Amino acid sequence: MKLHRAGSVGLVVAGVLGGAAFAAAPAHADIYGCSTSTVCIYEHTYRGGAKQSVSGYASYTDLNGSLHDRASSWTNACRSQGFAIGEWRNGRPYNGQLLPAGWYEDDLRTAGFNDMADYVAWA
Ligand SMILES: [Ca+2]
Repeated sequence: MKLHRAGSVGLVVAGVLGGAAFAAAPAHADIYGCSTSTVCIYEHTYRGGAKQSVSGYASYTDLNGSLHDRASSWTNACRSQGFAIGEWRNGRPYNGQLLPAGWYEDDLRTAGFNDMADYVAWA
């Protein structure tokens, strides 16, 4: 698994851990075109192809037809909410990868979860 942490959001986390006011966080914390407080799922590696943006305030979201079983990279641009990307196996949710807030995955093949995802959900 090869996860990446966006620098600007790292500052947010450091501020929280240091006890600093959350207002010290940068006002603009988008990650590679994924808006703050959303999760973005992409058809291809490195944010290529079709894109689906999901609200970070939704606890569970099914991927749409363009991304279902096709997701190859994704970004969690939320400030504090961790997310899982997963699929339904025999009627049960299986989380293929977890992304802490402010992290992104360039290539889901490294997690053994390429072109498999059905949903993203809080984790
Ligand atoms: Ca794909």
